[in-house]
Amino acid sequence: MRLGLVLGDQLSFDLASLQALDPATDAILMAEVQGEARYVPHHPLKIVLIFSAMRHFAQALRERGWQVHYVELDAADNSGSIVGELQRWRKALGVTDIHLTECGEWRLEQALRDAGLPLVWHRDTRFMCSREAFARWASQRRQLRMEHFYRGMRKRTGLLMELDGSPAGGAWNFDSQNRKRLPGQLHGPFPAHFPQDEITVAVVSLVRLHFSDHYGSVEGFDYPVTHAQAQQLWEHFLQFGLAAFGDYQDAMAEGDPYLFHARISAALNLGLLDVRSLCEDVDRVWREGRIPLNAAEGFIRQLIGWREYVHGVYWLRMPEYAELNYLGNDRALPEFYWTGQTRMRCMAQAIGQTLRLAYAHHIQRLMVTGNFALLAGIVPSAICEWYLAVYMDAFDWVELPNTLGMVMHADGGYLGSKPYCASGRYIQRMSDHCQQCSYRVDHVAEEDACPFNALYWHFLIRHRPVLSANPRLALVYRSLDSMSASRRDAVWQRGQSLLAQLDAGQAI
Ligand code: FAD
Ligand code: DLZ
Ligand code: SF4
Repeated sequence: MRLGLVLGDQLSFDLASLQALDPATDAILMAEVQGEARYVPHHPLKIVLIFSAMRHFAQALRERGWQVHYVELDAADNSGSIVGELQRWRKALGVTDIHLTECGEWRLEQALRDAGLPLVWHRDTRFMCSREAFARWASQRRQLRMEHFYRGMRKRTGLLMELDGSPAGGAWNFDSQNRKRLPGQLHGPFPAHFPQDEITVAVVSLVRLHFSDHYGSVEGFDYPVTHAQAQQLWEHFLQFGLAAFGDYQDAMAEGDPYLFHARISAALNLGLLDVRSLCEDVDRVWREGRIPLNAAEGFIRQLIGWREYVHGVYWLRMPEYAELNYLGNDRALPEFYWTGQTRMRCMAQAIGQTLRLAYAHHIQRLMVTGNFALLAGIVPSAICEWYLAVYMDAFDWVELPNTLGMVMHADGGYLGSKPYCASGRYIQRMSDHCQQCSYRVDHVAEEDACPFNALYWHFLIRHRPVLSANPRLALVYRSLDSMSASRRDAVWQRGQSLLAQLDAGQAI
């Protein structure tokens, strides 16, 4: 008989390996295993989501006539790994072929390829650009840039395109209209909430029992675990969030963890939503005049641009990509990333909501926690492990290029053209955090100065030999050069002292 493997992030009815099998004669294997839940300390909310969504998907497959062998985490004979479960079930069922779809992680895919099993691989057609198509596109270029890839995807899909082949609104990118600060009286819509059913309640108890040693807790789980619920979350965003998504895409606000973001990434990465339908919905509501173009374009760019682009880069460059450390960083990840205990208000807010919700929106990940790790010179693999563990939507193919490439510049500018380094002034402009902070954002070298400020200049000074040739950093190096020598020295000393505090394990 033939067996189909469905992994925790492959919960799509149109998964290629499912399409290749026949419910009348073949069987499906799904397994909750310690190996996958523990290789990084995944947030308990993420484990609840994956196990609950897996159990719901197994039930839905059975309702569609499939024979599903589902191994729960605490089953007596659970071997603890995906490979171990395949070996066990192959023997037990007398399996001839195992059908599976490309994994979301090089580590697991390699372990499967090395296991000596009779595997039949299928492409992950849930992505709009296959690994092979991306490699072909990349091979025709000296330098990869998301913007070029994105334009190709717009043309190929026809999304937000006019009939004459030009981009809607006469421009490919409306990023400059996506940088408004949130006005004081405005809040994001009330978040959609999905009550726990019996399956989820059981999974919450299981995860509480087995993963209490991981940072974060299972409390407050309210995320979609089925396709129908994920669709409701999406429709909630279409109705209440999308119109303002463009304007406030880069904003941050005290006590408003989601703002006008969709919160769909985890559902999408698990397979509960389909990227093509999401994009078609956005294109349609824009054509109906229900949302402005900067919202539609900004959103579609994230999906067919960034999301597909990082997926392509990951598979093109793995496994050596994960080892890159262009800036030679060697600092350990500060403990406050796991506790949120820091006097930096922006960091405490971003990390605090991450530990509470397993969610932070893009600009918090990029310009707060990511920016700090970049400026402080944290070892890329350590910060990558943190992002992979703490976010509900984190899978290696998407987390690694975003963290290692976009945030840490550890690939030397392969994925993006420059490091997104910024001082506290950026955070002040885009948020209301600085008003509540015990540091002063308008100070640079003083004892009470915002740590981002001195660390920003320290970063630029210490990496001058490799960064000053970058034309996109010419302006900041000019402004560094216009500083008096004594000022520059004071800023450097303040940076040194902050880094020494981090090295001594002190919170700042
Ligand atoms: P919205 O802001 O509403 O955006 C809509 C969708 O666009 C997202 O759901 C997501 O699917 C897609 N998207 C947006 N930006 C990106 C991007 N840069 N790369 C890929 N997809 C994107 N996203 C993940 O899904 N998993 C990760 O592990 C992950 N790690 C990240 C690590 C770092 C350091 C950074 C800077 C970004 C990371 N992102 C990751 C991208 C982005 O931050 C999240 O997709 C987004 O915050 C999810 O929230 P949302 O659904 O409300 O997104
Ligand atoms: C992330 C994860 C976790 C926590 N647990 C499981 C699991 O028990 N069983 C499973 O099939 N998949 C799990 N996953 C998802 C896999 O790790 C995932 O397929 C890889 O991270 C590749 O994206
Ligand atoms: Fe963050 Fe600096 Fe503003 Fe404090 S002053 S909130 S540390 S940017």
